[in-house]
Amino acid sequence: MKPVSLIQFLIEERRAGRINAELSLLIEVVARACKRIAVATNKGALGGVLGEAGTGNIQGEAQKKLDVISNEILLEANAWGGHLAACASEEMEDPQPIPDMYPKGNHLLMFDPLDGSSNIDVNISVGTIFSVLRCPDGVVEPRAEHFLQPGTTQLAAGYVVYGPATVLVLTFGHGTHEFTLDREVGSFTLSRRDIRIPDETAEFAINMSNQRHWEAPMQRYIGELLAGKEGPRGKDFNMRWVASMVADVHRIVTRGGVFYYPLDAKIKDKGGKLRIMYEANPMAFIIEQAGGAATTGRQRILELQPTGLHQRVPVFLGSKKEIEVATHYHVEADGAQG
Ligand code: FBP
Repeated sequence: MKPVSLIQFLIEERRAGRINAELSLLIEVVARACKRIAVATNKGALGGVLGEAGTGNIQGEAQKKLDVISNEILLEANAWGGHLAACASEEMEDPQPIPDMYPKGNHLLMFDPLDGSSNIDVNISVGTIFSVLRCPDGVVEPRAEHFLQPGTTQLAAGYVVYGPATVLVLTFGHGTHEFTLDREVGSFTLSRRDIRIPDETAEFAINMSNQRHWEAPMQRYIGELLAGKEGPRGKDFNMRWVASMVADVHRIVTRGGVFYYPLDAKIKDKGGKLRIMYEANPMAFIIEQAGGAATTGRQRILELQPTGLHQRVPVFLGSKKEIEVATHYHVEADGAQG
C-alpha cells in the first residue's frame, strides 16, 4: 500500500467536506511545531534542555525548560498562519491573542505543550495534547470565557507522543487515526486508520500510591480488579502507570485498557488533577471516536460545561465496558447516599 502522508490525508478530509481549509492548515502547523519539539526532546542533556526553567506556571508548578521551549514553539508557529483567533496553554494564565500584524482566523487552539513533565529528565515518553474549537461569531479579541465550550463542540483533537517513535493521533469527529513520523522524509505518515479500542480489557492504569485517599466506590472497584480470578470480577487484571497521560492513553489507543485519575481527598478542593480544556476533553474525544468511553466517574466528560480555562476534573477513560463498571459503582454509591 502506498504510504499516505498527513498532508494527503488532510486533503482527502477536505475533499470529503469533513474539514475546511483553515482547520486543515491549523493541523499542518501544529504537526510541524511538534516535529520541532520532537527534535528538542530528542537532544536531551546534549541540547541543554533538561532540568528546571526556574519559573512557575499558573498551576503553581515549577516549569521545566522543555515546558517553556515547547510552549514558545507552538505559540510562534501558530501566530502568523491566519487560522487562529487566539490560543491558550497549560503554561499561560490567560489566552494568547494573535499579534495585530497577522491576519486572524476563526479557530481557538488549546494545548498542553509538554505533558508528563515529571518524566522529561528521566527519558520517559512525554507529549503534546491539543484541542480545537470554533471562535464564537463576532468575537475579535477572544477572552477566556470564549474558550469555555463543552467538549462535544471540539472540531479537532490530537496528541503527539515523543517516545521511541514520534506518533501523532488525531480526530475530527470521523474516527481516530494514527500517524508515525518518518524521520528520513521528515513527515508524518498514516500508520493506522479508523482505530477501534476493544470494549473489554484486563489492563488498568492508576497511581496506586493515592489509594488511601480515594472515594469508597474507587476503593471497591480497584479492590475487585486486584482480587483477580478469585474475586467478584472472576479474571486477573494487570497494571501499568507511566505518569505521562499521553503515553498511558496511547497504550490504550494501541491495545485497549483503562486509565483513571479519580478524585481523592488530596485533590478534592481542586476538583481533580487533570485539566478539562487541554487534557480531559481532547483525550475523551479521541477515545470516544475510537469506540471507547470517557467519564468523570459520574458523567460523560464531553458534556461538561467548563467553568475555567485551567479547571481540573476526574478522568476515567478507555475500554467502554470497563469504564461503565467503574462509573456505575460511583453513580450507584451516590444514589445510595441519596
Ligand atoms: P503535566 O505534566 O502536563 O502537568 O500533566 C500531568 C501529569 O503528568 C499527567 O501526564 C499524568 O497522567 C499525571 O500528571 C501523573 O500524575 P502523578 O504524578 O500523580 O503520577
